Amino acid sequence: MGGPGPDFQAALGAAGQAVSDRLTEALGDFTGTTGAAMRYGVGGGKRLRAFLVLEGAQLHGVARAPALDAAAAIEAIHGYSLVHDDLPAMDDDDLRRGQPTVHVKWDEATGILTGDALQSLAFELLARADLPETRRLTLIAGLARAAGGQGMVLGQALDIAAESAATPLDLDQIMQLQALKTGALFEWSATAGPIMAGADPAPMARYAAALGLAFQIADDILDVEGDEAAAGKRLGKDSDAGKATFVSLMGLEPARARAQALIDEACEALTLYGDDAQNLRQAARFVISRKS
Ligand code: GRG
Repeated sequence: MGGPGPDFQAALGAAGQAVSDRLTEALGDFTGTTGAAMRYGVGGGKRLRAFLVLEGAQLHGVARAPALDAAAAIEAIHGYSLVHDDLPAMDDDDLRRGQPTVHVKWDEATGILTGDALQSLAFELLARADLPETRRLTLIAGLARAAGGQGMVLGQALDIAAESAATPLDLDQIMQLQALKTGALFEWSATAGPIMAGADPAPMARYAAALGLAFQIADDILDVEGDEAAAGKRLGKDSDAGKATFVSLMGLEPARARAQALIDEACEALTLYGDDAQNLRQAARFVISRKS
């Protein structure tokens, strides 16, 4: 399965740098431990969600400044979710992005407050974005829905409940859970561009639904395929043992084939954009060929 080429890597790197710069600027006057921990918690990462925002925005002719605000907002929400997911009450992870997690580097209270503050920052960035009011409000309401109790938080709650359930989840249940836990933020990211432009978000929503599921299947494949060092970083949690995953339910090769089919489906959804959507097609391929 071929990965994306150097042009895509350069585009992803440039988008990542631009959104990191915007976050640095937004956090410029955040002082003290919380400010430092926010910068730390939102640092690093592949910036895939930001890339989807920026590419979707460019495809629809959106100005750079509000596009960067939206890209920074989704990375702030994603950062918050990871900082909270790593807490002792959740996954209790010591490492994130190859570095000590926020609650390990500081303490648990700092981890909680950092996630809270990153979430608030996301909504402030969107509220201040230079966009027509109705579009700005659609973006804000959409992110609240995607991240909240009917989106990512619900997915996380279902995931936690599944760990102590008498029977493991079946494939349909895992798909529903993942669509909430990780898919909802991907969908918001991909549809932010057309929403900012006042265009139809449906094609990008179809692209994101397929890409989000492929991302999660790839994540499960990475978990079982990782070498010992990677396995120590990615797994190493008793709570993961025996948990139903796409790979445990489908088998490795069928999971791989399903991920590839989903990428084809994601690319198909972009047909109307022609060659202008090449970076988004490459992003879909990247999702299943990435090594971390
Ligand atoms: C705590 C409310 C709350 C939600 C947490 C998304 C999530 C819900 C938890 C993350 C757990 C996890 C590691 C899931 C696997 C898929 C995933 C989201 C991986 C991290 O995303 P990447 O690979 O991360 O895009 P980077 O570091 O590149 O930004």
